[in-house]
Parts: sequence; C-alpha cells; structure tokens
Amino acid sequence: MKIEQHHIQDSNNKNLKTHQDNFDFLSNNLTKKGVNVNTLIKKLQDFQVAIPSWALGAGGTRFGRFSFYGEPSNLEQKIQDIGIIHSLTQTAGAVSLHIPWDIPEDYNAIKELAGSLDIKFDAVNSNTFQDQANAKESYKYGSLSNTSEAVRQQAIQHNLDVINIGNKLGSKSLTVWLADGSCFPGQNNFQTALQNTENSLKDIYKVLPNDWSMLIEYKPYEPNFYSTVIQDWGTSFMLANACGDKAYSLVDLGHHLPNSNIEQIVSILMSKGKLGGFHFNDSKYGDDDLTVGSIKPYALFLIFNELVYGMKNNPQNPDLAWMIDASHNVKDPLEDLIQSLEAIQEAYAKALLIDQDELKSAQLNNDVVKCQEILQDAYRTDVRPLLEKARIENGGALSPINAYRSLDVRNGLIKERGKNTVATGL
Ligand code: LRH
Ligand code: MN
Repeated sequence: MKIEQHHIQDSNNKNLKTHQDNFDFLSNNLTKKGVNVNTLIKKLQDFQVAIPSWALGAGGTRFGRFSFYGEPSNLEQKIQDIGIIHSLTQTAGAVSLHIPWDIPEDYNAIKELAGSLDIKFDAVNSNTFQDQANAKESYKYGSLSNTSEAVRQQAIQHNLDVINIGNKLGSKSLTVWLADGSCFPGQNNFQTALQNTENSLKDIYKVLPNDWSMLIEYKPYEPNFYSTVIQDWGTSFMLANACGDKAYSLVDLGHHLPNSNIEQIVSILMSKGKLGGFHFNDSKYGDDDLTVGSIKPYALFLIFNELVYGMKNNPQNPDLAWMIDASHNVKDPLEDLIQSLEAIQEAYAKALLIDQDELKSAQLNNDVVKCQEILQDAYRTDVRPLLEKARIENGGALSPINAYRSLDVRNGLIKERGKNTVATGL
C-alpha cells in the first residue's frame, strides 16, 4: 500500500487557510522575539527519526496480545508501512532493524524499496536475549556476560553477523542491549559478569568498521529482576570508554528508575562526548514503551533543552541517532508511531524557542524565577503551525492522524493482507 501525493494534498486542502492564519500569527510573534522561523523549520525538516522494525505490529504482554489486523508479515511490508508514516509525517526517513527478527532475504530489493520511499537504514540491533531455534548455546543465564566461554563466543559471533548485515544495507551503527543479569541474590558474581561483558564488547568493537559506532543501551531491570549487568548510564558510559572512541551510550527513555533526572544524564553524556542516541518512548511505571510525550511531555521538553544546548556547545559529541522504541498494546501501531513523531517534533520545536543566551545569563545571576519563566514561555508556545509548515513544505499531511483516518489506511492494509498476518518483533 502506498499513499499518493495527491491524496495527501486533497486531505490538506480544507484546512490550509486555517493553518496559514495560525502560522502567520505565530511566525509574526516569534520573529518579533528574534526567532529565525525559516531556520527553525529547516531544523524540524532535517530531524529524521528511525522507526523500529519490531514495532509495526501489535505489541503484547504475557497477559495477552490484541492484533489490529493487516499487520506486515515480512520486511518488505514493514518498509512499506514506514513509507506510509513517512509520506504523512515527512520525519520518519529511517528504519532500525532488529536481527534475527528482520533479516533481509533480498538485500538489493529491500535497499531499492527503502530508497524509493526515501528511507535510510539506521542502527541495527543484535538479539542475545532470546534463543534461536537451532542455536548450540542458550542465553538463559546471559550472553556476553555468561560464565561459559562458548556462550560468550556465540553471542560475540552473532553481533559480528549483525554488523555484516548492517554493512550490506548501509547502516553505520550497532545497538547492543543485553538482558544479562540475575533474578536472585547470589546468583551472579557481579564483577565476573561485568568483566566478561567488557571483554566481549571489546571483541566486538575490535571488528567494528572504522566509520561505524557501537551504541551500548542500559536498562535497570526486566527480564531479570534482581540485577542487570548494564543497569544504568554510568555502567554504559564506563563500558563505552573501555571500548574506545567509536562506542557510545544509548538512552532509552523507559530504562530509568522512577523520578530519574534523564535530562541531567543526557547533559553529562553529551559533555563527555559519549551520547550516541535515543530510543524515544514514554512510561508511567517501568519500561512501558508508551507513545512518546503521552505521560511526561514536559520531561521530554527538558531533555530536548539539554540536546539543543549540547548540539550547540558540545562539538565533541557525535551526531545523534534518533530512534523510537515502542510497543503498541491498545493503539493502531501506525497511529501510535505517528503520534510519537509529532510529540518528538513538538518537544524539539519548543526547545528551539528557548533563548539559550538569556537562560545562561539568568542562570549566572541565580535568577531562579526568570530561568523557569524562560523555559515555560517556550513550553507554553503552541508550535503546531511550525510542524505543519515543515511537513506540508515537503509534501506531508497537515494532520497525519486525520489523513491516515480519512484515507482509511488500516482497512486498506486489512483488505491487502487479511486478518491473520502477524509481524515479527515484541
Ligand atoms: C529492551 C529494548 C531494546 C530492544 C528491545 C526491543 O527493553 O528497549 O532496545 O532490543 O527493547
Ligand atoms: Mn530500547
């Protein structure tokens, strides 16, 4: 299924006047404040987020999974679905594959299809948290940290295979997330597990192509519920430093204990040049993988404030990998991802409205009230006309969700694929 340009135009036409009025009003106000609106819109258009290949079907929990039907049953259909999201939002120009859930059968065909939809291949993800059918060794008690040399070697080899797959697709980074840990006190020797992990990561790092990066993702718990080897940003940062210049930390927003100050973690990692990228999502309790900005939109805005500051003041930090990592239990996967993209663009646009110099001088004067006024003036600005302008200038939809529904995309996919297809992934 492909959405034609003229279909999007038709769905835009009835609201173009309202958009233009709102846009003119906002850009006049922002211009008066010294904001360069065109530069801001260009930054929004250049901000492309990778869609996770494992989140295009219905997610689920151990308590159940409820399909939306018309799910993609192979990588081609997943790329087509990302194409639908990208045609409407103009900000989903990349895919992050998870191996072995999404091993391409025909590399040239999949590259051609992605290219035709203007979709690039972002980080490839290894998977040493599940046993594959014909695997010789089991990851039940860990992978890169396992006490068994044979298990560690199998996990290292898998990561090398993932790099090869990514290389053939034009990807330039490997994401390593380990479920490794323990469920009970005494089960693991923490030091041995950490040292095994460091040595294994170094063995993978040794063969990382020169222009690649390794993104080390941390997580405090689940599926292990007493300890996780790479439990927090500090451990990921330490391991990235132990590996070398091409290794960085990856921040998954859902991988923090309640009330963690994620924006401070982001600022620290950027100041040390070790922030590699993000898995955007939101959560109320644990790693809930909910729609971005659906629970804590102000926290997301504060994170983008640190990112905007860091992108201006930390040349030592590389260009970041922007990715979503979500799971859809009760929402249409494509609508959920569209809403997440909107929330990311909105948080970024609001953060770009912060007068960083004015904030810096208020901070230097310890004018605490003024600092908050500067932040919240930006946060309270309705930036949606800017997002709309950024999209429609590139052929996108004024309202991607309305267009998705008025074009009846889900029923179109069900007609094409039926009701029994199940997407690989979580
Ligand atoms: C672990 C995680 C990781 C992926 C998986 C799908 O919770 O965030 O990024 O490998 O989800
Ligand atoms: Mn993640």
